[in-house]
Amino acid sequence: MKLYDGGRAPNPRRVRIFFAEKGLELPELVPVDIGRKEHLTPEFARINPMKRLPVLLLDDGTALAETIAICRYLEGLHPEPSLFGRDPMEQALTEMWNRRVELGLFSSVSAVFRHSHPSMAELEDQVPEWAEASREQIDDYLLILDLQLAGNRFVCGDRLTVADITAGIAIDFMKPSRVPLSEDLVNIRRWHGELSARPSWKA
Ligand SMILES: N[C@@H](CCC(=O)N[C@@H](CS)C(=O)NCC(=O)O)C(=O)O
Repeated sequence: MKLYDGGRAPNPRRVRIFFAEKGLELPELVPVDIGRKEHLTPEFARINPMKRLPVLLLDDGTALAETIAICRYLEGLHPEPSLFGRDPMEQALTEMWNRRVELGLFSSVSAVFRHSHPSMAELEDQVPEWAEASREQIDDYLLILDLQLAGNRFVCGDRLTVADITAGIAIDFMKPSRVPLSEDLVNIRRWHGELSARPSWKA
């Protein structure tokens, strides 16, 4: 197994954190430098035609891309500790929150980064108006997350799930995207402080 990795980029980090939370050793890492456009080469496109990272290459040659697909594969192989929920109710709640966060907060922060950060100028046809429209949506998503965390230690209750990894990385990604995190979001700040202190967060 090999993990085609993108360093500090958020999606590769989600997968490395997932490995760590599972207590699994990382497989051989193949560093792919996004800044140097190594993911846009024909060789990499043969592994992932979407030309995105991360990719988990299995020993039989199957290339698994899409962060959540990779995490689900690992969960299937190593069910404990469960990060996708232990029973149908937990699984549904985890899916619900992961999708809410991924389609809402995470994709809005990514859009701000992709469409406004100078480092993305060569990789994206940047539309500044799209960055601004996405920036304006972030506060609403943050309020929903803060409300959920007001009554829960983690996003889906008292256990960490993949939804925490998605949400925590979205919050981390706000910094390079130059989106401030309001001091008023005390529940997000408490939870994010706890996440950042976990050994997995260094991954
Ligand atoms: N939907 C994919 C998104 C993967 C993705 O966008 N990865 C970024 C790094 S975080 C990337 O490869 N960016 C390269 C580019 O934008 O050209 C997933 O969930 O893994």
